[in-house]
Amino acid sequence: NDKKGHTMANVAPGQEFDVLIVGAGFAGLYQLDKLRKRGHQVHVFEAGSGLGGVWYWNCYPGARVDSWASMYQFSDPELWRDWNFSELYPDWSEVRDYFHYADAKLDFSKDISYSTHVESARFDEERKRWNVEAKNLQTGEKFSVTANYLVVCTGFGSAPYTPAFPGLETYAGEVHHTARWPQSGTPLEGRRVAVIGTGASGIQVSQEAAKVAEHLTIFQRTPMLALPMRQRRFTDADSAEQKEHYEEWMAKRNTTFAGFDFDFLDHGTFDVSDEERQTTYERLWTIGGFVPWLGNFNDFFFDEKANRQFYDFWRDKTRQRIKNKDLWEDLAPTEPPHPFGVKRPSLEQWYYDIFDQDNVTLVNLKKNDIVRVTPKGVLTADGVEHEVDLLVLATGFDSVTGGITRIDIRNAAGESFKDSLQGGAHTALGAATAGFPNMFFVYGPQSPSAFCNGPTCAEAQGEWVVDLLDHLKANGSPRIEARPEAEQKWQEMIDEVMAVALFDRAKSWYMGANIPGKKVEMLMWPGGLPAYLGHVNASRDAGYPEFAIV
Ligand code: N01
Repeated sequence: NDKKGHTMANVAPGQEFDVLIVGAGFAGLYQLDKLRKRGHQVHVFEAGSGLGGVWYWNCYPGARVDSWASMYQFSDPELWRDWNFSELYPDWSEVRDYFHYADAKLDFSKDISYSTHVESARFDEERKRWNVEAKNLQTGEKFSVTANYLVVCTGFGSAPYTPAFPGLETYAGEVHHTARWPQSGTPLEGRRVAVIGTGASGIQVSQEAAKVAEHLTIFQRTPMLALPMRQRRFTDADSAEQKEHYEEWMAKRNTTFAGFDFDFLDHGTFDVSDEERQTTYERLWTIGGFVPWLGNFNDFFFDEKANRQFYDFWRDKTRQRIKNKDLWEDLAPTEPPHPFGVKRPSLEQWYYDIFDQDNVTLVNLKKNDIVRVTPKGVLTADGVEHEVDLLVLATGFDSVTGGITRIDIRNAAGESFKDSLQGGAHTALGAATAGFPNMFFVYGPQSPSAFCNGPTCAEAQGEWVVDLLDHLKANGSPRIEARPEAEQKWQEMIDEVMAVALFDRAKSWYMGANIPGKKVEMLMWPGGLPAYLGHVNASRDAGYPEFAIV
């Protein structure tokens, strides 16, 4: 539960702001803190009844961070100095505690309306302001405010996706999407549990369910190529020692591809002997976490043969964990389902061990698909009705754009932002879309977002947006709009990377390919954080030529 129990909107209807922020995760809170300190009238609307963004919603058993704790926090020394995470990969409740701690220090909440869902935003060309209509989710009451600028910080995973399984509405048991888990929890103990989906959420919830459920049935479509987490608890001495490195680690974040304190190796897979390659893989494997992925040889995402070398290493390592050889082909197939890491790998702790338990069944949907959901459970093509008490939909998100398109955003001509994405996302510098003035995204489409450690990019891109808003304020500029030619140039740069990368070789949420009807395209800036910062900072230094400012 949200310990502070914030609920009510604390704004007056019709109130006018300089900047309205949507979302109180890392990105929104960073905007709030910095803009407030620089004298902007700023407010946040947050649909959850507490802060933390995804960490408010994702409270399913086992939900935990896949980034190192040291990397997964704000860089402000005021905050890290007095905060110690208890584990290398903290769980959701500890991350929530962290947000409450940060709130106590910086008092974000005085400028946040919780339980407040932004329903629509309409640009008023005459006043150069957004009219924003929101709904208080506690009372159902709707109210409007206006803001000169709108900063959308809805993250990449705020719109849960539930596939249209036939019969789902007839299911009589308990059913939850992982990202809408009841805030008060629900027991797994002694129940028959089904988990559909084996992404990061499915893996994590399955590990917990396997411990206590009477039976756990995991429905897998694509095998997850999970990496060893190597969780460990921190002693007080560990935490004290770490503090000596924080400044250096935080500074390093912006210099690496994915915003961590480690990076790809400076050479390719075949630049070394077979023996050295194996030694390197073993070393990365021992460190675990994302290091075997984002700290691999530098041709990992570009050279299929190089990528395959690591896949084979992963497969052989993983098979050693699975005693029942009949499951090898399902869980760690001979041929890769897709190049390694072009779908987001999960970190696992004991995932591969649970398949040795009598209370765990794996259903490979590629061989035996779901026919429909019945009142009692899930019917598969082999005619078996898997009866369950709790159905867990770990089926992911309408990622990156879904959180934005859920809001009915319209420009002065009445054109909707959602419609404008039909041909694909289009932005200048991953920050704003032509035709929709005075609106910015942080951690959104065509920015490094999901290819970057969340807190790092919330700050790195966030700082640039704050500087830009400051620039507009200093110049008394009431209006800014991305130029279509800048969008085109940005798209060309994304396409250049995609032409040589392996990302389009998987049906992933990175590419929007998990949502029926959604345009399949790279939703992120795939060129890494340093290159991204190079582009946006050059824009700032040149007076923001990608934008028409009046
Ligand atoms: O969602 P996903 P997620 N029938 O989209 C399956 C972050 N995250 O919530 O792969 C059957 O990855 C789908 O199958 P397939 C993290 O960045 C982070 O797990 O499309 N199955 C897949 O197995 C992550 O990547 C953390 O074939 C269907 C699963 O559902 C992102 O959020 C924790 C189906 C969806 O996996 C999303 O992760 C949790 C269907 N019709 C999340 N439709 C941490 O860092 C979909 N699936 C801790």
